[in-house]
Amino acid sequence: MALRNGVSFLRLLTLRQSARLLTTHTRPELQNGGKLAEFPGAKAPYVTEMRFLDETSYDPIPIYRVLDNSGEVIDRNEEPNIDNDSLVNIYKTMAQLSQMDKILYESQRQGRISFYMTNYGEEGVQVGSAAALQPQDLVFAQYREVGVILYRGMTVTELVNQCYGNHEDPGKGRAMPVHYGSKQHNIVSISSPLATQMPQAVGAAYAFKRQANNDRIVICYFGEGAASEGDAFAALNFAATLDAPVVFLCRNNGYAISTPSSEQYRGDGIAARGPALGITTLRVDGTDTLAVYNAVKKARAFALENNKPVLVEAMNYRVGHHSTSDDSTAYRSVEEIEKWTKDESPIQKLKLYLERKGLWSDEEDKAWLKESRDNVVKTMQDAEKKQKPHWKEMLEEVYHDMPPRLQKQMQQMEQHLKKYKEHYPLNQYQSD
Ligand SMILES: Cc1ncc(C[n+]2csc(CCOP(=O)(O)OP(=O)(O)O)c2C)c(N)n1
Ligand SMILES: [Mg+2]
Repeated sequence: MALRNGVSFLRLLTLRQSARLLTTHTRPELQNGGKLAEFPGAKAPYVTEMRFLDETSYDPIPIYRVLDNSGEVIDRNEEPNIDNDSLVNIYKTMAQLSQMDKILYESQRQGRISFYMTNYGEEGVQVGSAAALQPQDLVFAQYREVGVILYRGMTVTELVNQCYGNHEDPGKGRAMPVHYGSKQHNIVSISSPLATQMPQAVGAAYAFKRQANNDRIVICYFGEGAASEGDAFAALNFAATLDAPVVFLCRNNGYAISTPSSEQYRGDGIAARGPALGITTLRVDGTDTLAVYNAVKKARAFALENNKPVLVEAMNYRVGHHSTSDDSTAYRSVEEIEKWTKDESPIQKLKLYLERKGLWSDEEDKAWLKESRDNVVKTMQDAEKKQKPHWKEMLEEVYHDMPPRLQKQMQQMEQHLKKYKEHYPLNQYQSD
């Protein structure tokens, strides 16, 4: 199976490497009688040849995949056992996400919302991984994981309400667009500072482990750029040493705003950090939804059974601009973007797979795209008409007990609004 293959391959690599080191450079039987040194910090053989290691000392970590670019399963043994309704649901969620992205991106361009981030090219990582989870699992996302959120049951209406910050936004307009969260669906609210979710995810997983009959894991999504934060290292190391049942899912999409991964790190990506820290690791083709599904399903089972973390690095490409504040043609070529849009689209690959199985057709596709588009447009028009939250929400529910200084500001604001109400669009806000 996916993970076992990945893991055993890594073990194989390590063994082969040490064999290469030992056979070509040393004679271990002459060293210490062949026994490993017993330092508290390392159990390893002694050698007499000084040899520094670098990334070329190891083969690149391979990328697990199930589908080829024409949507054909490469090895029948790896085809996941997903029922037809779920397969179609996975595809429909991916296509719906892409429609939602188009319309909300445009709505920011028209000045109707303040900010937006698209998920183009990463729909497969998001929805494929979400389909492999259980509803009780806890999700810590970065911000480009809306497919996970949709698949877990948050509706387009709820997401659009958040982007518009109206009174039906559970966050009451306090956060920027795309900072979703849902207690009901076990999705921790997204926060902008990169990698802060990672140590929090490990803490949550550790808490789950301590509960009797635990049946939950934590999944923690992060980008390859966020992986450069100190918090990322702390999280990985804590997860390894505390044996926390957390699946780290790195979306390596090649860019962190304008910084390409070639400038972000040296070495073999993010996956190489897993074995270095003692974390079971797999690298997967993120444009292949079925491969991501297999990887996360196996990773989840492994984390839960063994109370250990797993790192999955999903390789893909950020097709859209970083956000509405970015123009990516300033730092990458249109040809590069086109290559990934044409041959490596996760939506297209899964569509071809479904068509081969007789589960989907061009007509159904057209109808679904239109239905999803119409739904977002209608939801957006409704969201715009809804009142904004009461201005007091700005200060409420931030602290369990409102501190005196905030109480004072609230009273001052109340008096101010009484006196100068004609200067404020108060009819757009909910009132007492
Ligand atoms: C601590 C911190 N530093 C910088 C930023 C600004 N910032 C927001 S997103 C981003 C890029 C992150 O890239 P990556 O983790 O690869 O995710 P991607 O956008 O590619 O999905 C940066 C630098 C931030 N939000 N937080
Ligand atoms: Mg990135």
